[in-house]
Amino acid sequence: MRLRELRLHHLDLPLVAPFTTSFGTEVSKATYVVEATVDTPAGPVTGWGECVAMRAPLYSPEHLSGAAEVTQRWIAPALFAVQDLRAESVAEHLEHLIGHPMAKAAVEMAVLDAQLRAIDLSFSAYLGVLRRTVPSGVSVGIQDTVSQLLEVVHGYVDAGYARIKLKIKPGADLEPVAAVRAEFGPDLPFQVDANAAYTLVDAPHLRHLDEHDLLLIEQPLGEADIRQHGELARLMRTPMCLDESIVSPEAAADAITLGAAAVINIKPGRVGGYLQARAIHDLSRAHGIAVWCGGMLETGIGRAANAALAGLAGFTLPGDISGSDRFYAQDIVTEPIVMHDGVVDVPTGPGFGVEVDREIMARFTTGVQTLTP
Ligand code: OSB
Ligand code: MG
Repeated sequence: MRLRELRLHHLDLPLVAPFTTSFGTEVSKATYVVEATVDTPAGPVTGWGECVAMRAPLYSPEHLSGAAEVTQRWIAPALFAVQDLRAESVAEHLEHLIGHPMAKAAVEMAVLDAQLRAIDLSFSAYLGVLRRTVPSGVSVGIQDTVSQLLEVVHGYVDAGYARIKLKIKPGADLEPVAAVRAEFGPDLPFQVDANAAYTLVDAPHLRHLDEHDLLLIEQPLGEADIRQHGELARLMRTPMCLDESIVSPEAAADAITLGAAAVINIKPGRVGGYLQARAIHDLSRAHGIAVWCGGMLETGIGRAANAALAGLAGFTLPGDISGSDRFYAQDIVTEPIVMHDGVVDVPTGPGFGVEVDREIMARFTTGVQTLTP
């Protein structure tokens, strides 16, 4: 394949409700969707990807406009120069560029979608996924009051979500967690995510979470604190799960070796793409470490790709793969992911199995960058 053009469609998608984490509140989702045109033996084919970097570097070091700049100045030229490009070689062609996994992942994703469409193969079949559905969990933002929180969680539980994840931060942790556990009882699959809001000196406080039989605690400490997560894991009964810290297979290997992760949240964007995500899945599975598929408020493109990835056998816990309507009144694909009976379907169409609705996308488009050789 030869990469002919990359088009970055910059979007601003309103959220159905504000989403608050320990690092901030979002009322709309900014992203860019990558439209890749590749020449294949079957003629020109279009593939789609999306960038999960956020507006500001509050979750990870990347930010959206920086990712677009890196794509325009370095990623695109490097790939335009390749005579015979394959999705499996994108990462190696970009290896000399340090960091920027989310920028790289978005482009690899679009190339992979095009490559699979050219041979009429679904991403799930490409991965060897046998499952037809995957359990659907939901990530609940920090709410202003406990009664509001219970109302929001009731909505998701009544809708049938397979697991609830609650965002926590210092000052909004033990009380809301206790309230949810008391309201929904011991059988609710329930976990928390701190997005790096604590330090190891908070261990005596965090230990109180052990009283609430959580499935796991996600990333209580900083991105660089793998060893400290290992120490905290030894002080708590609640299984330790890492998100922000797992930026590569090497980081996953370190975390597993140091006892810092009983569970790993795999986000394809954070680790540089879906192929690297599969590598972390394989490594974790070989070590008996449970993984689940995280989310970054993806549009229908990333949401479909995540549903396929989560079909791999090592994804033994429900992911943050909620129905599109959990975040968006209007998605940009013709058949958005729907949660039913606590699961979402693994897409079966060619590539990621979704079609972008260009008319709808245009409504949310704030700008388009066309990159050519
Ligand atoms: O830490 O998992 C996280 C959203 C943005 C940034 C970080 C995280 C999240 C979520 C939402 O928890 C997951 C989703 O897309 O449903
Ligand atoms: Mg997280």
